Amino acid sequence: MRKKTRLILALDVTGKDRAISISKVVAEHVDAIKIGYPLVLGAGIGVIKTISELAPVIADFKVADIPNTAGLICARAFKAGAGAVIVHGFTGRDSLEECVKTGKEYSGDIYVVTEMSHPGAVDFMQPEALELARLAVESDAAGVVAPATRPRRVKEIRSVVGGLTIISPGVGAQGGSASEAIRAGADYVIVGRSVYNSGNPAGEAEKIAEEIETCR
Ligand code: OMP
Repeated sequence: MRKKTRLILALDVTGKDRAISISKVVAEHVDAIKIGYPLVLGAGIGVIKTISELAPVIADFKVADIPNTAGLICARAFKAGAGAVIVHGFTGRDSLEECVKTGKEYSGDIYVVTEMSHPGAVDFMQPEALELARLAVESDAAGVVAPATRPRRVKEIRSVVGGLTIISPGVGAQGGSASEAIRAGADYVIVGRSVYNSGNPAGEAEKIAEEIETCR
């Protein structure tokens, strides 16, 4: 993934035409576009290839399964044109290692969810987040997902993952701030609704990219 604006668009729209038209105008302001179940279930897996012609695609399938199934899911995502896949770490070392191995076969990256950005993440994920971050390092994942809604936690997760890439959702609609997440140690922020639901997605993305730029 390039590192120019440090902004990743979460493209959680469900229609193919809307997804393409937003991607076309936003692509120059983002380093990647994250596509998950809403769009793939709405538009079909082929949408990954279409969008990947505009920007690198992160397939957010939050893979959480036994090693064989997890590896198969990652392989389908990479074959479809994704450059990276988001997976869960709580399924354990063997499942995560299978995802990373599959990623290497396709020269693709695996990002591991640590503590999620929504309030409910404190129930079960928060107590284990640093262990999940450690597992990501030990399994040779490319990076982790850490919550922009809790910059303090991004900082703590950074202290565990060292040079791994941190991608950080929760900016805008969930209340997090792009600049605070970057200052806390995130490499990239992920923004969805406040960009694609705005009247001017390109302008909104540009504004967030400019905010990130002030952190350099
Ligand atoms: P907005 O809240 O609309 O900006 O979208 C955030 C995006 O990041 C969505 O696609 C979420 O599924 C995703 N996300 C989180 O919001 N929180 C997390 O902890 C992890 C993710 C993710 O893995 O991308």
